Amino acid sequence: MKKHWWKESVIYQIYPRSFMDSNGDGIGDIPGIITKLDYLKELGVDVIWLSPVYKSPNDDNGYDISDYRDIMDDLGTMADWELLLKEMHDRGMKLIMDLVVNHSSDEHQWFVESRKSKDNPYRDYYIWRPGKNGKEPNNWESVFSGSSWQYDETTDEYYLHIFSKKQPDLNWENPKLRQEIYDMMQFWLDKGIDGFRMDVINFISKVDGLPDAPNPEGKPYASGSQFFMNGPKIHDYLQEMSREVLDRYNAMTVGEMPGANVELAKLYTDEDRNEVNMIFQFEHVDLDSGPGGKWDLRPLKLTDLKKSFTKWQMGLEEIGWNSLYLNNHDQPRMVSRFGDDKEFRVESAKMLGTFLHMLKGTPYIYQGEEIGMTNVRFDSIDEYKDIETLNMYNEKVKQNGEDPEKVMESIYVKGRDNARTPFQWDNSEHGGFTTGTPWLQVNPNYKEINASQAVKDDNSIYHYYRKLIQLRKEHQIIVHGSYDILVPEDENIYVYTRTLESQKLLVLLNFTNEEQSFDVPADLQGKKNEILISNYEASAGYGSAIPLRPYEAIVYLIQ
Ligand code: TEU
Ligand code: CA
Repeated sequence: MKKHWWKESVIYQIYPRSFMDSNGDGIGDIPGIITKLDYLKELGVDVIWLSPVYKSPNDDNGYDISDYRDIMDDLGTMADWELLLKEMHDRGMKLIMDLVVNHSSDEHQWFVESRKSKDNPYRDYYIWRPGKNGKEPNNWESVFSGSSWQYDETTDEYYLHIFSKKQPDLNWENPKLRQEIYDMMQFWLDKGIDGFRMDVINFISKVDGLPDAPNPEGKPYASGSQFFMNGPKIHDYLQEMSREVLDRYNAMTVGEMPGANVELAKLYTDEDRNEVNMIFQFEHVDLDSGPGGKWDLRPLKLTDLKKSFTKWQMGLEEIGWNSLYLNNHDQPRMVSRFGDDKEFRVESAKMLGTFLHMLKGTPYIYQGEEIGMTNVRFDSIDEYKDIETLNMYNEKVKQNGEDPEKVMESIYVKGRDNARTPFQWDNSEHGGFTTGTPWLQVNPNYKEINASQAVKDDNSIYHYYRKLIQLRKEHQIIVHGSYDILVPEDENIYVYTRTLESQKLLVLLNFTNEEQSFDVPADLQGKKNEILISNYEASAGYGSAIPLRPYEAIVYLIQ
């Protein structure tokens, strides 16, 4: 039976382009990461998930790979990477790499060959189709705006790209392509990595015939996600990947799966099915999106968040395992989205950290979350870099004539560059991230919000996160206790319990900037209890009611 080291671990995600620049070119790099490993060791994280560092033209900042077996020039050399792995392992930390195999870059040698002719040996590594009635083969919209098809005149056919034009989808129907991927995975596992985060891995199986998407509003293009998310052969491919590669290593896998629900997650993460260990699902990060998608802003209701997390906590209680995250390189900063990044930034960041780290599952910390980094507001669209944002702005404002102010507001709330402003190390110029000009502007609040200040301040979010991480190692109830929710309909506080044999955790979270109160149920009154962690100076015991100050978090251990 494989050891489940990943069930007790806390995982830290590094977006290398924005983490630490060592050579003054304004771009984060691998030698820069090496200089910060002691900071991460001190934080107490066990595993690093490194966003892509492979050769790439950076159309989508590394999620468009042109050579899966070499390191991107901007980020360093293979020797740098080998040293990084050694330095991580020497510190008892594990490394999982990003596996981006739903698509490659259009500059990958496979695609360069594939587009040369219809009978090229690499033709079927990708998804080519003739046009239909002088138009694209179907009406699917790209996640990055426009059509999901790009015409290539050399062979008078279109290729599929669910993401950017420079990210052609790989054809997983082709066993030769699948074998190429398995060989590449083995190449990295043989170098000693400890697992993979798998980019949109539930997109790799498409429905035969690639049918048109329903398009009731008669838009130019419509989402085809029902025909490529959780497709007909996805379980076969994942099980084959385990048989062909992963089973030979004690590697962990987390599949990024937009559109996966609890029932599917049980299939994906059921150990007996040998697919993946856990998945990133998107239900909680879609709650503040309207029918028009992520840019259609909708206020978040706490009761919706509670329903979503409760469904997933209980849904995977017996079978499978949850990943736990509130932000990453694609999502806005959690303290801005779910907390208060102004008056109660520190309190709400600690409350949200408590919320996530006391749940059942493996918690993920996105770089900067541990020091309460916030969203950013650049005055001009010209300061933004993310292809998803720029393509959307171009389509909505320049093509469709929508109000730029309204579109900018949606970018401030949901744009991916919010998470990609350089890590704020100290209050020196550019936050100590670079001695050059950063590829993306540093958030101007780096003077007050930076790691150097946080490490020195015993009451910082950073030291609070260190304690949260430490608690997971000290109390098995945090890893294995079963979850239950109290006062589910309350719109201001989130109260849940974890139970393991005779022990209980009572987790109280005030999600508002006002005083709230929790009426303690009789069965929890009069019990011996101690406070494991809280973000205010809290009183020791509790009576029949527990007052909660703005964004207050308290965790009681009851035995
Ligand atoms: O993201 C998958 C994905 O669907 C995201 O595009 C997300 O839904 C969207 O950005 C929300 O705004 C993965 C990577 O994490 C992302 O960085 C890549 O751009 C994408 O796949 C293509 O590789
Ligand atoms: Ca650099």
